[in-house]
Amino acid sequence: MNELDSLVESAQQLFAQALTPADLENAKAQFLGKSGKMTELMKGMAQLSVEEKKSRGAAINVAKQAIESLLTARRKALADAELEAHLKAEVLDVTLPGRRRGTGGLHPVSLTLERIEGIFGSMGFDVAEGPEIESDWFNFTALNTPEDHPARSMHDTFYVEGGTQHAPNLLRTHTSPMQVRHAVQHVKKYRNLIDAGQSMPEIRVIAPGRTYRVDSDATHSPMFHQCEGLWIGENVSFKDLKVVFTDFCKTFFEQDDLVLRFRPSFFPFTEPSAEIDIQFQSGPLAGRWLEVAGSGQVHPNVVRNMGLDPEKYIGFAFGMGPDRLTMLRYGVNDLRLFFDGDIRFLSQFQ
Ligand code: 2NM
Repeated sequence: MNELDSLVESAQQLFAQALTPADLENAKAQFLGKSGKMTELMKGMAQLSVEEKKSRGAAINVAKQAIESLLTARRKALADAELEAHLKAEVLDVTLPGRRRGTGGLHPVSLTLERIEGIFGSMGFDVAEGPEIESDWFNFTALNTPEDHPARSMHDTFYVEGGTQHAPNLLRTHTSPMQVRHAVQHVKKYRNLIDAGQSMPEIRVIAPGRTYRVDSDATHSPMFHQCEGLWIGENVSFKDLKVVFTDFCKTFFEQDDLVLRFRPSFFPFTEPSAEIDIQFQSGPLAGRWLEVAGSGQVHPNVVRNMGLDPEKYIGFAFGMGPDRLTMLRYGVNDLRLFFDGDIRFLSQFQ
């Protein structure tokens, strides 16, 4: 084998040993670079005769072209290998399910609130929502709660900075203040009718929302939900309360044979007052009396604070706990599960 052939062969070996494009370019420099072997051979032709230069030059050129095509082939091989490795690393299985963001859903207590609103809505009740930071007037005084009532103590109510009788300074302890706000608005709207001795449309409203009390254990949360209802007119009686609330409970729990019990009780804002208990006739809770709401005939002082004459207007109110209703409906035994925010619990209601 002549000198040029072995040069081509050693180039082929070196190129084959190069495993990266950078290695390959280094190997190339040894043959085709400025001080590479081919360049040296060209320089070595200086002393040759014209005839010799012709044949030697042609032979060198053939070798040089051979090396260049070896280089081109190796470059392509390395590029192909790199692409192949890339494709292998990024295998895409188009049969896998897509990774999409979950759509989420409503909180179980929100589902209950929607249910309550739907049922009372079908009975002609409006929905009133309002401030969670209330004034002493709307939360207590207007509701006939005496100055020295224990519910007003720092022990039971969250107070915030500032506040006068009418300025907001406490976290509402129930949603009844919203009932009063709604009634006052209603009465304002129909003031002329009322003063002319004509009938105003009845007030029929529920007030759902967040409420706050200083209380925390397995059955009490410092933040909890309430939904209060109010029906005021010229001829609304306790009988109407019994019909409306019985209907509501049967629809809410989807149990037609549900039994209700109105048990005498006391609230500052109603007189007479009653605790409402229910009894399921089937299912895991059958036979037990379960307290679900407080209720009563709206106290004359409260009717007056709504801007109405208690001699002419009368009605009933009730208050229930959507958190507890949700626990009963779904069989949840710890109230705190609703507020821990654990997605494994919450996603069961979607
Ligand atoms: C209850 C029990 C009894 C009630 C009273 C009123 C208002 F605004 F008419 F005075 N709203 N809700 C009420 C009555 C709430 O919750 C246990």
